[in-house]
Amino acid sequence: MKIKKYKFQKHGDERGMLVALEEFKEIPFHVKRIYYIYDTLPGVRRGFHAHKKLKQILICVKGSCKLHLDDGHETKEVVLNKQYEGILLENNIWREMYDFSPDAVLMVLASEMYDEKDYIRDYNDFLKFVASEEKNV
Ligand code: T46
Repeated sequence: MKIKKYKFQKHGDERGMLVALEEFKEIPFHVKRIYYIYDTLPGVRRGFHAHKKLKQILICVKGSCKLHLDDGHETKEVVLNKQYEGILLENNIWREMYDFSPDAVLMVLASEMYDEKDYIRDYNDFLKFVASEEKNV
């Protein structure tokens, strides 16, 4: 599965902690967009889509949440619960986000501007897209 977990360097002292992220250093792409998800309601599940091209790094900068990831061949459940950890999701990965703690803030660094045409929102279309991409390799 085209995912990678990161443990970012923590700069800590008696005042507290700081994590710095720089393009092409900690973040392996040009960051064109940042968004964050917060105030999620109990039991909520979001996502339910894949991206044709977009790469993203997800960091739960407060609280915790879980990710259900699926590349059309295997699935993985990932817990995000540390401010200094992130996960890179390459394109073609079906994602669902769930089990948000009430205080969760999920920050996402994205390689592209928002483009609804990049979304695959139907699971069967996702499987067809994965199969067609693999044929073209
Ligand atoms: C993803 C997961 C992790 C915008 O206007 N601009 C944006 O950059 C984004 C991301 C969303 N929106 C609007 C579109 C919808 O009206 O915000 C609304 C909620 O977006 P969506 O339903 O796509 O949110 P999630 O939580 O299902 O998915 C989001 C990202 O869209 C997606 O790329 O990978 O978070």
